Amino acid sequence: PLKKGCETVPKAVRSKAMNSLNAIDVKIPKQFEYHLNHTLAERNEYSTVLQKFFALSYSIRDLVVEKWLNTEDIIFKRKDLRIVNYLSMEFLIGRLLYNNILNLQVEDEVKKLLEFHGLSLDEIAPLEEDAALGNGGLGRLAACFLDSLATLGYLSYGYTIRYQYGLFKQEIESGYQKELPDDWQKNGYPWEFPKPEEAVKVRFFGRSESYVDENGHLRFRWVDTYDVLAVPYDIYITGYNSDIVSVLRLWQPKAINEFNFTEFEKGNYEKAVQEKNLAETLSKVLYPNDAFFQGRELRLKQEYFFVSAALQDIIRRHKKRFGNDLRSLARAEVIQLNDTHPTLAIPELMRILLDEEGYGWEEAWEIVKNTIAYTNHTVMPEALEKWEAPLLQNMLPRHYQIIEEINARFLKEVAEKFNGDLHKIINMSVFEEGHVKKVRMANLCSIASFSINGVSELHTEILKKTVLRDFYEMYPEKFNNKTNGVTQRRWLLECNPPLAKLITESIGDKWIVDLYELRKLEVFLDDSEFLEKLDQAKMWNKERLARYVKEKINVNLDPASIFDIQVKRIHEYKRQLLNILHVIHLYNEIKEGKHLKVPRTFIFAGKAAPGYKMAKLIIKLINSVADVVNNDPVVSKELRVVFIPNYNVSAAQIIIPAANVSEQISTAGFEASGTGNMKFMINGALTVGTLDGANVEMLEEVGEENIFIFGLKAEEIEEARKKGIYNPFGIYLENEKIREVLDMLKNGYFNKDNPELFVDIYENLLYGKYAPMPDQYFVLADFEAYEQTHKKVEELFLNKVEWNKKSLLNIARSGKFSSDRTIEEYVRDIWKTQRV
Ligand code: T68
Repeated sequence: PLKKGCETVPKAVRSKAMNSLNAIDVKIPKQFEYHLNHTLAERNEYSTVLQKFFALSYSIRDLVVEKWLNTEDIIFKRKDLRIVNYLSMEFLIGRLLYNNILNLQVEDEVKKLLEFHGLSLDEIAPLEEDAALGNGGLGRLAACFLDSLATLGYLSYGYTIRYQYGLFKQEIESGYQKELPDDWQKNGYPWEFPKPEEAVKVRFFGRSESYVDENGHLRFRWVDTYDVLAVPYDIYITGYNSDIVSVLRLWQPKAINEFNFTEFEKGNYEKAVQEKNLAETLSKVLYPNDAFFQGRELRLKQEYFFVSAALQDIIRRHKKRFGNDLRSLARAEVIQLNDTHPTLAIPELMRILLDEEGYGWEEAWEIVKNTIAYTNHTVMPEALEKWEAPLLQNMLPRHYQIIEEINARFLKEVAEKFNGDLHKIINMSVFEEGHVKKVRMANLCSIASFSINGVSELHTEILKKTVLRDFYEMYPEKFNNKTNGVTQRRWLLECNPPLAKLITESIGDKWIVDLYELRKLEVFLDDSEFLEKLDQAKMWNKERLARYVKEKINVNLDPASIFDIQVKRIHEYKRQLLNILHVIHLYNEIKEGKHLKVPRTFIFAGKAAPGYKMAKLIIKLINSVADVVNNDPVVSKELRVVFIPNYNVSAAQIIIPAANVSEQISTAGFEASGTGNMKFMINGALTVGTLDGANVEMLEEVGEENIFIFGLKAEEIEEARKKGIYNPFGIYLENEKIREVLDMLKNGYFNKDNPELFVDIYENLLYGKYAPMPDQYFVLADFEAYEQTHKKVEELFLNKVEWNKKSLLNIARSGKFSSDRTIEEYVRDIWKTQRV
């Protein structure tokens, strides 16, 4: 059973829904041949490996479709089930072939088939392009949620944009990041189904016009708009051993008139296709910023485009299930906003209810505020969406008017509740007054949602105390925490075959759908044979990663060394800089003749937002240090550094299982939760981490002897910032190790042909050259504690048995961090629905 009030569904109910479709007569080998011949028009003997990948994918897809047909039937028959709609600008789903094979439990059959053709899954699966429709944690969380929803048997839709280009591909050239377009559909994509008949119209610009209706009421209509079509493409997301799929609906913009003959006849060929080009621009590319807000018009268009399409879709479905009365909408559908990016769902739903369905304001508002829920993913001011009011008003005049009305009514309530407290009114208003008036999306979400949640206990507490303090005072009942989780199907079963096998052989396979089962592994704590097998599984993963690194960047790694890994987006608050400064310090020690007790390999990977100068410079620094370290004949015997290019979901699946040490070292108070931290824990890495985000809860679960916690706490950082008492220059003067390391940056040690290159990092740490204060993320403040912690790591690794015991305890106590647990909590506290 799941912990803390997460009931499991009675066996009898569950088995009725599950498994019944596996009997359907869809034979993979038969379908494979059929698709190769008739879908791809190829003979087996002349076909390429890529064509065989497609044929296999289509054969697996046939099984997936059976599950969808079942799910669709349930959607229309089971009117008691509330449908979860997860609106997100990002779904970072990665590859689907192997994931589907495992979820459908047809691996043996597929392997036999491929063997017959002289192929293996290891050759075929990597031919699939990652669907990289997301930046990082927020997008991957959405993907894990769809997996858990399907596995647990909840009806759910994910809504997003069908980006033509996903997150850019990263190459490293002379140590610098280079961005390349991610044309993920260039060979075609086997998993999606266009549904052109379900296209809807999305409108922009125009104006709001008032009129008096037949009952003498003042009403508004949105006129003279510029319209595009939104065409849905569906991907069915399978769950493990489940007959329910989640639907990921990707909206593709399409011009209503792709071709203007009048212009064409006049010889204006460009004008003839202008409308088509404008429509296509909308979904051209995913914005590559994570945790940074850039108020671009095209981004706002994207946000409204998919939100409007999704809402029209939800309402159409509701009418199909329940008829035209929308007062039952909240009982049948819930809309979860993944951060503020889909905030326009609020005024859009109001507009539809008021202008198109003819409801009065109070009635419409009642429906909206019982349907919409909001998840916050960051407290960093530079990441909060604040749109320029004139931009929004021009693009969506009717929505702007509705937002004004929502705000006016809300502020009246605020004034009543807080006796006209002007500070409260100014802070809570949707509008921020100033030279340019701004629309604060988090405020609008907080006003209109029935639920507001953070993504870890610490983060939710910080939300209540800082960014959303006044809203918490006004609506304490709306606030709740939902600590993130990850799906163990992808992040253990799929990515770590030897460990998954060892676990299943030892405690059975229930952990695949109930991660708390892993607790049973604790009985093996003193079983030396088991610990040896655990060690061998880790070694297998390290050797696999070593081969990957050799192939990608031609660097040799020693699998006997400690694999110490930090993979995530490059951001100053995540402090890759702290890690690499410490590596430089180790280099200095070795140079001084103080040898490491155990060889160490420091592995980095991650993308920097293309416009984020400091993050890109940190990538260059890591690569420059790697060059010096790896090419030093003495040092490289015990220390190595690599930066693996193009970190994405598929790379993560190879990198994470190979970790001995997981670096989760963000400045306390800045990482809302983290989810990579959980993936490493499940795969048996020991965490070096600050008391930030979900690390706090990992510590609670695993116990302080089994995790390396160091550094300043969130309150200490907050206090030092507020009081302005932090003095990194003092630390530099006092701490010789730090001084030595920073002086090497200043003096061009790692970049002899361009010695000025890293001076900016030096000056930013000591003088705050590019920041509001020196060393704003407290790298130097935490350096000493970090170094001491790494000494303990090294010491522990000398004792292989002790290390493996702690590794085992991390795995055994990682049950809480399954997204199944997270989803059950959303269901219990927010979505209030039931399993099929
Ligand atoms: C992440 N946020 C949090 N944002 O940083 C991380 N932002 O702590 C948390 O675990 C994760 O969300 C899931 O809750 C992001 O990933 C973005 O990617 C993003 C994208 C666009 C705009 C702003």
